[in-house]
Amino acid sequence: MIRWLVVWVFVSPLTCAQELVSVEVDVGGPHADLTEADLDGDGKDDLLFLIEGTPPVLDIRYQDHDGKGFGRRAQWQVPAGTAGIMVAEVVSPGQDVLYLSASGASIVEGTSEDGEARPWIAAELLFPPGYRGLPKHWGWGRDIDGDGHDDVLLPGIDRDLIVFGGPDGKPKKTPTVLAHPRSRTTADRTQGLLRVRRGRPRTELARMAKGVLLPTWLDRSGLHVLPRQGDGFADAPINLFPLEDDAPSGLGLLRRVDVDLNDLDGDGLADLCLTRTEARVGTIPERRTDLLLFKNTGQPNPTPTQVIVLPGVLSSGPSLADVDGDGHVDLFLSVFAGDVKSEITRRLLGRVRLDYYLYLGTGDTQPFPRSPSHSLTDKVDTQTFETWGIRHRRILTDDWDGDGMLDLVQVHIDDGSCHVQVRHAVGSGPDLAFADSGASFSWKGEVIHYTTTAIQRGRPAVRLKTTTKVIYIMRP
Ligand SMILES: [Ca+2]
Ligand SMILES: [Ca+2]
Ligand SMILES: [Ca+2]
Ligand SMILES: [Ca+2]
Repeated sequence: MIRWLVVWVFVSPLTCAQELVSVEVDVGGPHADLTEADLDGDGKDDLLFLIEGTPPVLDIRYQDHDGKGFGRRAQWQVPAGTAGIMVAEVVSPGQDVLYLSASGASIVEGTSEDGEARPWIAAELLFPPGYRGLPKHWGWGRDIDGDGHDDVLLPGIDRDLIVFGGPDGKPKKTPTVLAHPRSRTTADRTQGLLRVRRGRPRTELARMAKGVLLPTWLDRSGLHVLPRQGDGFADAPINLFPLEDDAPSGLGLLRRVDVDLNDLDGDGLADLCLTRTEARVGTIPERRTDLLLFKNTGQPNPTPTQVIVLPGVLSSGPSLADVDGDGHVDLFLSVFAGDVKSEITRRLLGRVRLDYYLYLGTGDTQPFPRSPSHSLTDKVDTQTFETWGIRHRRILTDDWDGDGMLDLVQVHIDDGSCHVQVRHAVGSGPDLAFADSGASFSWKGEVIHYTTTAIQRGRPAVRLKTTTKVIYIMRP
């Protein structure tokens, strides 16, 4: 049963929540790969983005030390042949920028004045030489060996490499070459043209074992990890979550699988949350979604602990976080109906119904209840629905008032304005609700994207984007 709760909260003007404030950055025009990182190490995130050109330029706006705006600006030329960019804390203080090319990585320290890159490590990487255009591969450094310095996982030409960063900001030793996964070379001849491709699954670092990050990748047979061995990694991977071969089970059936790695039961090990969407192909496709949750026991586990059948097609999430602060991870996602009837409504009436579901964690073997604990409904017009950056108007990622419960951010765009409201979570269990009144802010301008982020510690923000501006909306 889905409980639908309406809670009226009366707020007198005296106790009314403080309004939110905005911090605005003019980025000038078309830009790509907007990201936040604390380059100068003052504890406040700075804004960086790419501007297309030959060569491309990395434009940086430093957040003022008082946190009230973004004043200082720098423009760093991206070296020719750069195919990837990583942000990592290699040289203290602050984060640094690594440019990746076919011949290795060069570094610009975050505190650099001129943005001049110097060589950091020479290694053959899996990028075509002479790469042009905006770098496609983005990554973040992680502290793999726990010495307080970021290490970086690089796509070596045949296998992935890990470069351990040392206290002096230089690589500690020659890169560690991982035994798996290996690159595969395929060649095909089409109309007399020989095409040779080299590729392998993309590896990520995930907390798949107690207290350590392990190289992890997904292929058709399952989710593989490379266990630790000594101060390196084992030669043979473990298929931690063997999956059935994904052969289509009937004519006209398409299947898509997405994975998230997150700790479902709070034991410190990342578990597998697999979203499986099946579509029966036709004039109007009919779709269904299952969420399969697998517990990470450190041993191969092919059997899900729980299967949640979603009443529609997954739109946002699954996001896993403790929403009500009871210590158990909760599940928040949104779906739209994938059946013929809803599709016809969408085409005829131009409206799409999005349902947001919250499953409160049980703390039992089955991490979540079979049916959602709470739901919220939103109806968006087709154009909003089809614009990914503004489709999801209910966001539940941060605790805005510091009471340990995540608060609901609602975004609404009308008549060229974007309204943001933070609805504070109140109550617990079945009585959990989001107060109707809360801090709010309206921005006048054509917003093309929004998301939640944080550019100062402990202070969540909503980030709005227009074609020329970035606006952060925060508590005063
Ligand atoms: Ca900073
Ligand atoms: Ca776990
Ligand atoms: Ca919880
Ligand atoms: Ca809260």
